[in-house]
Amino acid sequence: MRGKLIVFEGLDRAGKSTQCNRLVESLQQDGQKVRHIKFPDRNTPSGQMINSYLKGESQQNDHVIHLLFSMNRWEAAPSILKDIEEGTTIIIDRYYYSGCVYSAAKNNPTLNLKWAHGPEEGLPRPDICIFLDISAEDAAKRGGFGSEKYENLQMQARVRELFGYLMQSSPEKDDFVRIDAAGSLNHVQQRVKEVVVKAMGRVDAEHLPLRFI
Ligand code: ADP
Ligand code: 2DT
Ligand code: MG
Repeated sequence: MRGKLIVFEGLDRAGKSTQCNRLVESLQQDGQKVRHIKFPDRNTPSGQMINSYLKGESQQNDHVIHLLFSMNRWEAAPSILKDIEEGTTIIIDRYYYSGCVYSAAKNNPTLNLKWAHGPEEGLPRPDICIFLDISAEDAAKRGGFGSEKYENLQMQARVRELFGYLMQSSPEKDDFVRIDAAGSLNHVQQRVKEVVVKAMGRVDAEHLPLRFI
């Protein structure tokens, strides 16, 4: 059986990294082969440019940084495909949904969601995207935002609105399952596991092929 492609999305401090780690551990305990990755991968050449931009150490225009984030995913795509073919499930902390909404949230008149989607087309499409939903205000209460580029209340609120649009009205709306991320860590973890087990079981039972964006 092929591996599955499972993505976590959400605002900064929604709990993505925590829940990714917990899910990876839990699936491994079930005997599954799992690999955990995150985007941006700050270690590759594109990732180093992204890291410097996010830290405010360099400038990029909106379109260029968008393409760098996309490039960072394309660099990883062959190894993702290989693992999935060989039966390893991939858990990803942020993917192209973040790519689209963070770029579109800048309100650049020539960079809307449609433009942002273009460079992502052809990448492996997740079997499921879990959106850990929390308001920007509640996320900020978790120790305050950090100092990176997008970590402010106004940007986070706009990002959440655009995620809402993706989940309700976009062609990829069926990729999403929304989980209330304001609950306790254990409660969110339990919901995540239920949703993932169901989605993975469906891929196997219906022999669903991996799709592409
Ligand atoms: P993200 O990766 O989405 O930015 P993290 O997993 O790093 O979020 O979590 C951000 C902070 O919030 C961490 O200190 C984490 O322990 C805390 N946190 C995460 N989920 C919850 C939760 N459900 N309830 C309370 N605190 C949480
Ligand atoms: P982390 O804090 O999770 O490292 O994210 N971002 C992310 C984009 O603008 N475009 C993308 O394609 C991706 C994957 C979201 C770093 C920041 O980068 C943003 C937060
Ligand atoms: Mg994180």
